[in-house]
Amino acid sequence: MRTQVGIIGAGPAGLLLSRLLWLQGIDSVVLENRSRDYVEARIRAGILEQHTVDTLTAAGVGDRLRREGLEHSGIYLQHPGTRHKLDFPSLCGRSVWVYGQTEVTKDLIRAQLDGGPPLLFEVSDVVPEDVDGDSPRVRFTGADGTPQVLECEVVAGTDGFHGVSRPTVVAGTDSRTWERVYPFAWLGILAEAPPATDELIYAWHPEGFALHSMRSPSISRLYLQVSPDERIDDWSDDRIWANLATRFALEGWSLNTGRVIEKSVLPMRSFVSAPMRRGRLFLAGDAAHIVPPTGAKGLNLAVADVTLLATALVRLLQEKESDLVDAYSDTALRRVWRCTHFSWWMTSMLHRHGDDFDARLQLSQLERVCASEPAQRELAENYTGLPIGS
Ligand code: RFL
Ligand code: PHB
Repeated sequence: MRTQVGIIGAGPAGLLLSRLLWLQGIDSVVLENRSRDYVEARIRAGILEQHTVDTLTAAGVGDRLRREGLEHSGIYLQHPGTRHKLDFPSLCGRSVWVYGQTEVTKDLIRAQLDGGPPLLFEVSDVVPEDVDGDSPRVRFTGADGTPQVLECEVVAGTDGFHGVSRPTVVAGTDSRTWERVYPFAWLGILAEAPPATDELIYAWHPEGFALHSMRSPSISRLYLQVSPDERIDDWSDDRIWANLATRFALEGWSLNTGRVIEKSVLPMRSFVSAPMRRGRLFLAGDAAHIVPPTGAKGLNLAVADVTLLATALVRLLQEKESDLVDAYSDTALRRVWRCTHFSWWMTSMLHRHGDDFDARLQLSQLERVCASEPAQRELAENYTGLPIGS
């Protein structure tokens, strides 16, 4: 088998990269080790920045997003007794969209299988080889058990945090990693309950952070800060609803409850690996970096990476110029570190940890953000997404 770009991993990063390249006349093959059903059902991100929406629309996969996605003009920041709205359009001229990552993935898979480049599910033993030369290849075992070789000009490692691509980059470069594992986790639920709020609520509370998000006018997505070793079986639905009601409590407001469709505990970490390239192997998305979900940045960062990478690969493969691929890692990492800082800052401000001194500092910071327009603008610009390349 031969193609121009071998893409490992069919998450949002790999699928969108394949689509952007195809629109520019560049062939690719996407290799995914899970099944289509599994990939489409993985519940994750929910907030899309303006540039992500624009990129998906320009790539021809924005129709359902424009129809079913919910445009949001801000967020609420809450601490006991106060719920303050940050109005993004008036602060920075941009907004965000609520549209589940599951839906983005379904739209990209449908477009790919409808006349797009090959997308192979349930492959195994995926290994990128000879990435230091001009003719790398990817070895893998097909879904039918047959060993295969994919000869390529470039390999894209979009296989997430636990994939095989980053270890290959780390093994062959002067690579460095940075990591922060947070001393808390999120317990997330999806519930058949109409959201009791027009905008997302990020709530600081002495018992821990809580987030009220949503997926549609009838489905809420809610999160509670819990300990990282918390067992999901210890959290009955009643216990979850009671904790949510306490942490979001505000006079004159009440939470809508309903059947819990899904619940899980998610660990939180920041992680960056540099460089994002070894020879002809390029990393993008969670394969190179992880942010805690508080800033809603992970999926958007993956989209920003592949937007840059697609442009750089078109220049390399069509114009035989290597300037943009040579700049790719440094350019991408500038945005990665900005988002890493923003996600760490939101996480640190909102999650209960440390002693009462830390709590007073967090409340002082929250009050400052709620009172100061420049402080709100700084949050709004980062949350809605800085321009690509900045
Ligand atoms: P993915 O989605 O992990 O996809 C990687 C794909 O590679 C496959 N794979 C392999 N395939 C072949 N061979 C191998 N050896 C392979 N190893 C792995 C995997 O099966 C998978 O299909 O990475 P990608 O594409 O870089 O996308 C990144 C995003 O998924 C991630 O950053 C976001 O979900 C993070 N995130 C959020 N991001 C946002 O922008 N806004 C949000 O509101 C937001 N909320 C969240 C989040 C992540 C969360 N969790 C679960 C950590 C909320 C949560 C709770
Ligand atoms: C979500 O809806 O899943 C979501 C929203 C905002 C975040 C994280 C997750 O910061």
